[in-house]
Formats: sequence, structure tokens, C-alpha cells
Amino acid sequence: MNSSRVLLRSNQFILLLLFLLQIQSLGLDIDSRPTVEVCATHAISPGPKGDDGERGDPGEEGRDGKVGRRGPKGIKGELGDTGPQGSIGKSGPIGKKGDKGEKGLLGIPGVKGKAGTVCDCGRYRKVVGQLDISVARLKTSMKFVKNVIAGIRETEEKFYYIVQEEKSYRESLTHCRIRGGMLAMPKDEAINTLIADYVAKSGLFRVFIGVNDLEKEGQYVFTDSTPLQNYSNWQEGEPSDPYGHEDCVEMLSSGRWNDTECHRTMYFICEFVKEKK
Ligand SMILES: [Ca+2]
Ligand SMILES: [Ca+2]
Repeated sequence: MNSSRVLLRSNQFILLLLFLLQIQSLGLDIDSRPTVEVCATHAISPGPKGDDGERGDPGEEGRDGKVGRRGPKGIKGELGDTGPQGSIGKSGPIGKKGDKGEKGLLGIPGVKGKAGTVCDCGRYRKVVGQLDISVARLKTSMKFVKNVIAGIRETEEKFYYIVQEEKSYRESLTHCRIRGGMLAMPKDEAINTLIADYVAKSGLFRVFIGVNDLEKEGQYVFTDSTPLQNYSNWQEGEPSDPYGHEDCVEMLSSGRWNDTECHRTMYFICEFVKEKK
């Protein structure tokens, strides 16, 4: 019986010891009472205003402000230094041709050429043939020029030349025209006298002159289509046109005119206007 009481007391003691240790671990004081309970049951009035505190340290640097309004135009600055040289410009237009230079020195003679071969002239025959034709034409022209120089007559404005080749009126017109002239047109007495003298001195009896009524019967015109207005020198009884076939005009050595058939062939006289200097 006693031993069981002792054991009971011993257990109670251990429980009490554990309780005390629990309280101490929670930081509680057995004797202390909760403050909340005191504040909740008692009204506490605020104390008096304290003294001003010490000035604090400067704050951090603030953010940048907004951009201000555009300021007034500044004063014109001084002239700056000369800039660096620019790049080379584009090429200009080609200039005028320069004066002809002096003649150069004679060059060194060339090397002697190789010996030629026998020519196959077959392919050149055509060219040679054309050359022959050209030479023939040139001879004809030269003969014409020689005759002109030998027997020419002239005034201040024109040359006159009797072509001593028998041709029809139309052939005569063409012959004069392709040489730059016209069948001669005696438009006044002076020219008519000059031509007549020329015909007579040449020992001729008649030549074609540039007068006809081919366009309209009876209305004679010069070969430049101008009508006979101030001058004509018809033989007595002419123009006769007995069969209606005499539409071209010849000048006799007397200087008189006669209408005759155009297809007849005879010598003729051309006129050439002098070039004005
Ligand atoms: Ca007639
Ligand atoms: Ca007649």
C-alpha cells in the first residue's frame, strides 16, 4: 500500500516537472500576465509631441524633366575654314578640232615587197569593162570641154557654146541639160546678134535654139517656159508650119528664126549661167 502511494507521488512529480519545462520553452512567465489583456481593459492616451528629428541625408537624384520649348535662333556663326578639295568632275564635251599640225619628217622606207604572182584576171574583167566605159565617157566630156574652150562665146552673165554634133531638138535639149545648161534662148537683140555671129564665124548655116511651140500650136515659148514677149526675130514669112509639123526653131546664120520639124538633126547651141563669185 505504501509503495503504491510512493509510486503515485513520483508520477505526479514527473508530470509537474514536464509542465514547468513546457511553459519555460514557450517563454511564458508563470507570474506574468498577458499585456493584451491589460491594454484591452485600460484606455492609454498618446504622449506629448517629441522633438524635431535630425535632418536626413540627401535623397537620390530625381528623373530627368520634360523637354523645354524651342529656343530662339542663334547668331550666325563665323565663316568656317576652307573645306577639302572636291573629287574630279565629269569629262566635258569634245572640243573643236585643233589647227592642222606641221608636216612630219619623212618616214623610213618600207621593206621591199614579195614578188608578185601571175594574175587571174578573169574576175577583174567586169571591173575593167566598167572602167573602159567610164574612160570613154570621160573622153567625150574632155572633148566637149576642149571644144568649149576653143570656141566659147560669153556675156557678163552666160557662156554660149555651139555643139557640133547633129542631134534632134529633144536630144539637143538633153545634151545641154545634162551638162548643166539649156538650149540657148536669145531673149534680146544683143544675144541674138552674138549667137548669129557665132554661127556665121563657125561656117554653119543653121543651129537649133531654145524656142518651140510644142505645148500649144502657135504659142512659142523659150525652153524655160517663158513666152516670147519683147523679142523675136522671125525670117520673113515665118513661122509658117505648112504641114503642122514645124514646132521647133532654128537660127540661120543671118540671125533670123525659122520654125522647122523637131526630128530633124543639126548642130545646136547651149547656154550656161556663170557662177556668181
Ligand atoms: Ca508649129
Ligand atoms: Ca517654117
